[in-house]
Amino acid sequence: MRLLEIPTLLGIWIVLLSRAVVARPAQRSNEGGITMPSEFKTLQDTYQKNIRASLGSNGCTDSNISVRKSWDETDDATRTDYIRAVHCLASRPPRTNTSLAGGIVNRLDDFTYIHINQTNIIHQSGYLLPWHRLFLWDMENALRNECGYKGHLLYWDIARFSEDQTKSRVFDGSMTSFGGNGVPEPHSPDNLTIPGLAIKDFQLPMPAGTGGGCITDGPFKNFTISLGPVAKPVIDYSNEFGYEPNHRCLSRDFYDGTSKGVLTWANATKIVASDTIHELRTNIENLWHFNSHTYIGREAADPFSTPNDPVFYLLHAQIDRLWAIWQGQDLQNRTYAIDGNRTFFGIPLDYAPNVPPSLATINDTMELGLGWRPLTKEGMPMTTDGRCYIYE
Ligand SMILES: [Cu+2]
Repeated sequence: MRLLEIPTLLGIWIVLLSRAVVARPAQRSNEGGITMPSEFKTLQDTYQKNIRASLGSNGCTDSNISVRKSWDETDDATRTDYIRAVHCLASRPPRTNTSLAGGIVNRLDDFTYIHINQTNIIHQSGYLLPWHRLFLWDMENALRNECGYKGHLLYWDIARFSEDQTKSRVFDGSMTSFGGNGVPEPHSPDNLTIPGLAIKDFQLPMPAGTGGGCITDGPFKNFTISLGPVAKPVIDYSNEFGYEPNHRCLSRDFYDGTSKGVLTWANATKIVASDTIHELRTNIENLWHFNSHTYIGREAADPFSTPNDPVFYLLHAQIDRLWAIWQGQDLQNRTYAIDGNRTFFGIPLDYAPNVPPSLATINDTMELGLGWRPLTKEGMPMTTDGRCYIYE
């Protein structure tokens, strides 16, 4: 398999399969989950202090800054309002020209479409962090401005529940959660093939979890999605990027092997304590990003159409938070730090050979959809260029 010829990819699987990094012993909190260790808290405190100290000169102030909290730490009214606003976007017409993809049926699909379209450029590349920061900000604005959501984006506090994610209010199955696992359907581990790369048989391993079918509880039980899937065992060239309508339920396949002993406070701390941007990005990709998608499985684990699962935005808010804490240790030197290629692992794209798989720069243009083409550096600060938020 060609996969093994790319040594950088092996890191993901070394961690995944061997569970090489073991969580340090930590206390249980009264609220459930594992208490944040002091090392992580110290780094988070420094980030918050430095961000707040930097405010005031560009309209983002200590009094108007948005606070993004953990889904588990907000109140039921906010959770209910967030879920209502997601359903509201799902009931609104799309803005994307549907001749680009017939499967685009609602406003949420505008987001899923551009994510599919950009997948081979914005993952395992220099754009991962700034692209998703702007993507999340765009969604937060859509929820607030188009559907009247009063709160701010929330994050999935993954490390706190690494031993059992179903203990989190994100996945507890209640009507103020995103629902739980998919209905059990016996299945085997598989490989997913990535279309669009010059390497035709590039695959990612996909473990088999304990679900596999439609989710059966929570407010997205009867949710219908349309775009995707894209990454499948074999590329379907008649619908290579999943742009055709494919109405189906939301399915999940929880797999503890990529959470227990992997999405831990120890690894979260290792990420935010990284010394360089190269180390940070590599740690996020190898220890966290792929594993958090793979934990949820099915729709959320398709690297292209993953925003079909509404919990995607909370998963990526956690990644954005880890980057924010790292940047916040030294805002002057770290805000605009970039590392990585212009394509997925630097592999040339078969459909856009003019995208050079060389190193990304902060002056490169990114494609966020609906005509929004910001420079990469616009997606890096948290309190300028229209952004104004802090993670709690
Ligand atoms: Cu993504």
